[in-house]
Amino acid sequence: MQLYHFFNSSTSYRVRIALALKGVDYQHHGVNIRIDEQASEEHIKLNPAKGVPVLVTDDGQTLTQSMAILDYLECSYPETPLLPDNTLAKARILEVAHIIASDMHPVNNLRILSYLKNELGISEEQKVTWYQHWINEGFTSVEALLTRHGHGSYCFGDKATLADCCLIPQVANALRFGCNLSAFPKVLAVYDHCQLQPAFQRAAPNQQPDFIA
Ligand SMILES: N[C@@H](CCC(=O)N[C@@H](CS)C(=O)NCC(=O)O)C(=O)O
Repeated sequence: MQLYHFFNSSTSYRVRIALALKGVDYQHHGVNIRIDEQASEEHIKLNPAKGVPVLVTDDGQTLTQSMAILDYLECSYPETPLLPDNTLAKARILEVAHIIASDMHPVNNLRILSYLKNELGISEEQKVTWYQHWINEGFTSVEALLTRHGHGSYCFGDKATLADCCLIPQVANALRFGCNLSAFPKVLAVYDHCQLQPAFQRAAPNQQPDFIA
């Protein structure tokens, strides 16, 4: 397996958590999105959508889109499941995962923030306001769902699931952007718990070979 990723990219971090939880080794390839390497000719051959992560499987298949990669890993390495068999329990986990992957991440992705700033001329302060607004909207929904259906030290119970794989990187990014998350105590409790778990620690940005503080 080869993973093309960036240490601070939350979509990459999702996949790294799943790989670590499932105990799957991979070769690291850093793609620095701060200097637009994701838009290089070489990277576009791997991912026409100009993003990270990209997973290249042992038989040479190139996979893009973190949620598709997570599904591939779930089906290929079922020994440590991140989704339960129970249909309703699985849907509950996917609800939280998709608030983050489908509602929150896309509007705050680097290319969106860059477009707002460089093409539409918003200020740095307005950019941060935009970012924090969508973080608050998304985490308000996640907090409500965890309050209704969550239990245990992870989002759902005492084992990590796909919801945790998506939640932890999004919290890490929000904290990096200076968001005040005190209105989301359940989200923060899960984040604090996961920070202590070896698989989550191995997947963290500061453990990646190309990490820059
Ligand atoms: N929906 C895609 C998004 C991939 C993506 O855009 N990743 C971000 C990093 S978190 C990226 O490469 N951004 C570069 C850019 O926006 O130009 C996925 O889940 O894999």
